[in-house]
Amino acid sequence: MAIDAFLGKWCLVSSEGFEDYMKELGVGMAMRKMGSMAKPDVYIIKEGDTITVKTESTFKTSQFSFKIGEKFEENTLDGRKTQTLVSLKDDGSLIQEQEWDGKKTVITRKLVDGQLVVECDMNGVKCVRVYQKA
Ligand code: A9M
Repeated sequence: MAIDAFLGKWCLVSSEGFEDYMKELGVGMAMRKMGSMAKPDVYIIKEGDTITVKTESTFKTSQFSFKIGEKFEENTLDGRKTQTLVSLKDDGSLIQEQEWDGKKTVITRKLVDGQLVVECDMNGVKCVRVYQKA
């Protein structure tokens, strides 16, 4: 199963455009500051067909669990409650679509040269965050 390559512990090594992306999401200034400063570790775990993504930082730790292709309610780090669907594309990328209050953002995770590349898009405001395997 292609998801296996995503499993493990990942550490943030670079981030571009995250402040603007958080602004577009509607995240307030204090939380944006924490978000910009945080160097989170991300754990991606599989148990049966349930995937858990745990994001750990000195500011805040949270996690969500899902099954590929099954909509679920996600409580995001910045306090949104979203209807979320995660799908696995043929090219191996993992697409997370969050919908709330008539709004939508898409978070794409892919593996490039052994690194986890996370691309977030909200209304065309994009950010790219790269994680290295711990
Ligand atoms: C990512 O790297 C990008 C996921 C995008 C999540 C956007 C949510 C806004 C965060 C608001 C900051 C909350 C303050 C707490 C600080 C925790 C820092 C963690 C930042 C992600 C890979 C991880 O799957 N996702």
